[in-house]
Amino acid sequence: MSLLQQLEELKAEALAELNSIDDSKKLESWRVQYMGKKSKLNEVLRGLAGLSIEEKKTVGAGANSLKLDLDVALKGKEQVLGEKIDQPAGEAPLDISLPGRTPPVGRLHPITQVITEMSQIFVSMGFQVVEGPEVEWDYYNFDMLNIPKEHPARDNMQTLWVDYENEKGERPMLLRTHTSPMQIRVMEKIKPPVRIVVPGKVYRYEAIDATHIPMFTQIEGLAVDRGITLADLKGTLYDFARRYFSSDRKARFRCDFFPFVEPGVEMSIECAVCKGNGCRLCSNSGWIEILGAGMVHPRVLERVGIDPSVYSGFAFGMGIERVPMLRYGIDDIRLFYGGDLRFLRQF
Ligand code: FA5
Repeated sequence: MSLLQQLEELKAEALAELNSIDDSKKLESWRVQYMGKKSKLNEVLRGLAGLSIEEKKTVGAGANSLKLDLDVALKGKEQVLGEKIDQPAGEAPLDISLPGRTPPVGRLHPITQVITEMSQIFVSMGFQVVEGPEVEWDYYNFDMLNIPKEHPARDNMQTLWVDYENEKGERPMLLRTHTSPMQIRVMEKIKPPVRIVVPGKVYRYEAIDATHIPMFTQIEGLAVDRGITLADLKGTLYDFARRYFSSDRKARFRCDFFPFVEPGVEMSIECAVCKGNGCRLCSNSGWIEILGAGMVHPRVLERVGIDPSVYSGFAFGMGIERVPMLRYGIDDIRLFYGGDLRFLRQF
């Protein structure tokens, strides 16, 4: 029998035997028998010495391809048996049939979720969502909103100023204290009808307590058109409250003062923790203020080139964190930013 024929037979025999193997011990002895130093394959190769150069080439190539075939078949069998022969001693065998480890999946921060939900409610009423800069000019944050330099209303919004000086030696840049500057930026660009909401972060240098933090989120609303009245403002905000909280939740309007609206109001929602009876969170009043609002001041409209004898508008600025606090009965605003996953994972 020629050496090539011997290789063919060896291959058939090795593969048939491999087929019937069902454990790793047998597989190892199969490897030693057919692929080890004293294997049958090496025995055949020893016969190469007596051959001509031409024969050596063909038989050598056949032997190499047989080696390769046996190696591939061995690897396949290892996988089927679910364990590797060359696994380091002492390690548990790899069981490829076990389910994989689930990678931890992140989620949106509760405030981001609330912004999305609120925006959807206002979009369904015809408002567009826009965003604006958190680093703002004094001009937009105060001056254009009827709050000139010495106005006491500036004291209510303890301001974080940016360390930047212009050529006149002024420091006119700040971290916006509310989202209201976006009223001006929008009305400078878009003429009525205007209906926008602006969610975003705002900053105040304030003492921290259960309902106050120095970086919080607001959503501004602005509607300007012919014939807009305070009734439209109340209708919009009551509808929002009904849809976000439910219709049995009490909401209250009271007069308030903001230099950029006339008249000005504030809206409060019945405290969720004490159900209106009074507690630490609501300072025993039974109510938590969620927003300031009012009819856009005629002087503000004039400054952006909108004729107040033709157009009128309403605006509101709602503190976003306080809204989910009132829905879920969360008794401390700091929980949103404490990074405690036991709290955050509930949303
Ligand atoms: C304003 O910021 C006005 N720009 C609102 C406004 C807009 C009035 C348009 C008229 C027309 P105020 O400072 O009251 O108003 O803040 C609005 C809301 O932000 C508050 O009702 C409250 O819900 C929330 N808020 C205020 N300060 C904080 C704070 N430190 N931490 C958390 N929420 C706050």
